Amino acid sequence: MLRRLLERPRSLALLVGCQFAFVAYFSLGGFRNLTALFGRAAGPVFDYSRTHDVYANLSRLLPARPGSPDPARPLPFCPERSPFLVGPLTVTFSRVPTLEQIRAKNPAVQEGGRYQPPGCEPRSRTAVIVPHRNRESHLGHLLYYLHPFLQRQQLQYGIYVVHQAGNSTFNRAKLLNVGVKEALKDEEWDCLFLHDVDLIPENDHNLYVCDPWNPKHVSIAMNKFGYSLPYPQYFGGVSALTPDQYMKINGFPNEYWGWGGEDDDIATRVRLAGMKIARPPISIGHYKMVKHKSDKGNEENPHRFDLLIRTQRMWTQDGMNSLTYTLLAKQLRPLYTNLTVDIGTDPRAGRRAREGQRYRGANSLFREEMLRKPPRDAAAGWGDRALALSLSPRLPPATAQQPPAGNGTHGSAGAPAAPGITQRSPEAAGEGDGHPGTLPARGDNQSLPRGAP
Ligand code: BGN
Repeated sequence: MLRRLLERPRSLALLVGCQFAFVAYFSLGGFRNLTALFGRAAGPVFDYSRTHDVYANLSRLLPARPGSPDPARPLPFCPERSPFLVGPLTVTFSRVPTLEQIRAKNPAVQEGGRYQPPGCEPRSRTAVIVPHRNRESHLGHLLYYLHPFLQRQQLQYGIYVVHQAGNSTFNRAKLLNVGVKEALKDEEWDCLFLHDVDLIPENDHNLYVCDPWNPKHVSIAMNKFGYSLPYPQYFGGVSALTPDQYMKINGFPNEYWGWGGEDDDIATRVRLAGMKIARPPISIGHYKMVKHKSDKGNEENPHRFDLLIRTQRMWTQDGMNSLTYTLLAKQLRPLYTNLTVDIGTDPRAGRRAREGQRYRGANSLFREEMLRKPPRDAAAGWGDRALALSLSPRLPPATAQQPPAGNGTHGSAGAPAAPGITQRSPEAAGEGDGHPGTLPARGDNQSLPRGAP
């Protein structure tokens, strides 16, 4: 038989080829790793129909013998994977917990919302920074879930709530800059988590640590968007940067007053600073949004399109290096550090009222006007105007589907426009942040790069 085979060189070649393919397939870890190789890793599988109480067995985390550790005996590093993780968490918003109740359930949390694991050296010191105004109930939910969530991960952490004083239009990105600047005065944080107040993580395997190489977009699967990305370059909700990465992009922009666009600006900054967007596996980055409707003082920003077009020119001038504010108060509350800050007012506030009329909720007229404007920097190719157009939640699909030539790889900051972005208001979807938004094109999440730490 063997001799016959040897006499037929073609059969022999086929046999050797098959064997080679077989060995290669298994040495690469079978089908799972092959898909990973082509950037389509789905990550670990979790059963979200079986969730756990985020407070389950939390007392196991308390020190066996209370008291401060002996400074002469250095602690061992905490394990790479905390043994206290439980996976999918039960997240409900049926009643708002009081701060007293949260305090009682988190006896190890210290003044200012600080925590340090008792028996080991944490692998990350993480500051969670939350821009805030008039969202006390959301803050209650967030603190209720976040404290036990972070303790389970054996991190050293601190929670900063940055409260915008006064009634001027809300400015999320500028508040984050303030939070970062103030937090870094307190501690050499390894990682900065920039966190919306109304987003609750639903899986404690979603580690609140930074990717050492690239800014990480963390809230990649929100219930509001059907648990997938609304568009490939989306960077909103929750993100994580090391202080170095934060400075490398010159922080966040200060000039976005009102809802929308600032997160897209940040995604562009990441690309312009020569980095990419890292992301956890889609099955881990699950978030539930607290439902709410109107958001007074945070109306849609009709100027965001214009601002986005300018990102390429402005990002080195508008950010941490141009940040001005007055810190009115810094209070170490039992569950968080409260920064009350005067960040000034929107310089276009006067014009905004008149323009509000014209743009009628930044709707059809504005969109049409944007579409009529010729590109200012045609040579820029995949420029910020293209980004603005591709992100516009109201563009006719034909325009949104024209990715300019020379754009980046999928999932990076310079990713092409998501073809076929479907538009539906979050209210219509039964969820909402009180603003219009995009809903995912099916399969967007499939194109994510594997940037998980
Ligand atoms: C986008 C918004 C983001 C927002 C997401 C999700 C803009 C700029 C348009 C050019 N971007 O449409 O800020 O986080 O929706 O809601 O509006």
